[in-house]
Amino acid sequence: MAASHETRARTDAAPVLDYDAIVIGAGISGLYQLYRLRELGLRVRVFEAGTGVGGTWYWNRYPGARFDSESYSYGYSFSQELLEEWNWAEHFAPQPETLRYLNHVADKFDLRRDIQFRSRVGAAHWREETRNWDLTLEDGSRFSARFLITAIGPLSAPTMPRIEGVQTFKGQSCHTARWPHEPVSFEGKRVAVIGTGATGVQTIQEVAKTVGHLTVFQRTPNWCAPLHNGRISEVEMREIRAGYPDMFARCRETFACFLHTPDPRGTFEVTPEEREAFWEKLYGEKGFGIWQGNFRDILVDRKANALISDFVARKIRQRVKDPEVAEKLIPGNHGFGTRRVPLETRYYEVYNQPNVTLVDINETPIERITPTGIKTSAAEYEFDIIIYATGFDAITGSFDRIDIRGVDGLRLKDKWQGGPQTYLGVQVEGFPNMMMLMGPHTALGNIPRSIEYNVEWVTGLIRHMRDHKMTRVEARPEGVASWTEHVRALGEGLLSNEVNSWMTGINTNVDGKQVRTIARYSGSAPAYRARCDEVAAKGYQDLALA
Ligand code: NA7
Repeated sequence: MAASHETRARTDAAPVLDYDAIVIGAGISGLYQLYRLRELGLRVRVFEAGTGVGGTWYWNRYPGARFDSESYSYGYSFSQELLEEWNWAEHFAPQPETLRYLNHVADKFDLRRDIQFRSRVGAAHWREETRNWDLTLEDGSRFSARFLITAIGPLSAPTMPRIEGVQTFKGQSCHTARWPHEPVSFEGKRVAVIGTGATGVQTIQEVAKTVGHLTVFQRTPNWCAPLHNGRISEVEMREIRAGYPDMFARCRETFACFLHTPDPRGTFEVTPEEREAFWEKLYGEKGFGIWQGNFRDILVDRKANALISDFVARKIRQRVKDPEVAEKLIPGNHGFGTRRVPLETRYYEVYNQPNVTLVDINETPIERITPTGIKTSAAEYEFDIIIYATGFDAITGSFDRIDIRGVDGLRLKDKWQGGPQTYLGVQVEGFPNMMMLMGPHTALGNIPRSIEYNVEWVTGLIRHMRDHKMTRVEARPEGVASWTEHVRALGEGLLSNEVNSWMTGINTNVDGKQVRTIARYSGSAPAYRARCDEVAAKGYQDLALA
């Protein structure tokens, strides 16, 4: 391991820093950032809390975890060789396949030698006099670098529910994002799942295949739609490969980098028959089409949204045999698509199984977790396994967990108390030389597509600084104010911003996250890139460079 920066001369005009850049996180963004910075000839170190690469796909090993975006649209596009050699086995790859892919990438580009595993960053402090970041890992070791790049993911800080007695349960229990590496058998077991977001839905439908008895504790039902996964044959893979240039070009043009993009028609511009036929078609097709490729107004026009919600509600009623259970599974407090749409494979049919029980915890709240199970206001249930699919302290949560301090010791957590303020979602005023990948206020969408752009933009900025012998970059207050206002204005009129979800910064299990904030850029990805490209083309004049 490199010696601590403390052992180096720190009073020189040009201090010896351990690294040019430190990247936190070895997920999809961290790996690619390492690759690009190494290309520039920089000395880079990646600190990763896990024992392997993969980020989201390393941690989320829960049963049934898989892509909801088409696998081929979700891989890296930067290497033709990689595209040529990697075969996807399923249209929506399961987590082990994706983890294999990311390990393959790490090996192929020899990335591991610059990644230090089992290394969680506890603190990162800016040193103005030497223009560098000092990092402290949780084991106490310290490192310095000119640039700090956060590749810590928007959904990486899992949150357990605040229910009395969680620690007292004597059986096996686990948050989905901290699933053990060893296989877990559900055969003959009494299993509880708390949470019915995208993760809960994937977990429930998988566990239900082998479980003894499954009890689902639901607080808010979500509008789920069929995934329509399938295996990819050799012939199909050849076709997919031949189509890569067109597919990536399409992803660059679509609103959120998905293969799907809104239909230019409005819901009421077609006849009821055409509407129904269109929705039937979308419901029968793969992936996010029904959410991302629907009529252009379903996420902004209440009447349009009510109609598509009614369509999906009818599907749920058709699929769930017990009408009372069906009604419980139909969301009543938000419309279709205003929260992340979980994609499913026979999820609703799970509730037709005699060994599956749905507990609506609005009717009968959970009072506490007991040593043997869960006690609600109506009953006491015994379990062998409790699975917490209770989500994440999203977007800013992973930042809050690191003691990040900028100029004059200002804490990032305090700076963002009332919601994040950023410049292009990449920089924060008062936090020079810190670049965020997939931070707040960036275009998320089909995340790997957004990551590649984000990484390339950050790399371009660092290259510019190197070429011009600059050592400090900071967002200007006016740039931050206008970008933050722009992000806020883009969110106006979106029905999703009137709903509680991780997308609006709500997490009932975290103090201070009960008020909605705008943490997500909700404009189009092409518009986001155009703005960033313009800043680069003008020589990054909008940033304070020195
Ligand atoms: P989500 O979408 O935040 O879902 C978390 C679920 O857990 C949701 O159903 C919550 O109900 C439920 N929850 C959370 N806390 C509690 C407590 N205390 N009691 C009962 N139920 C609770 O997280 P996911 O992991 O499913 O998905 C996150 C994203 O990761 C997903 O959108 C994908 O993009 C990938 P609530 O809805 O808050 O009432």
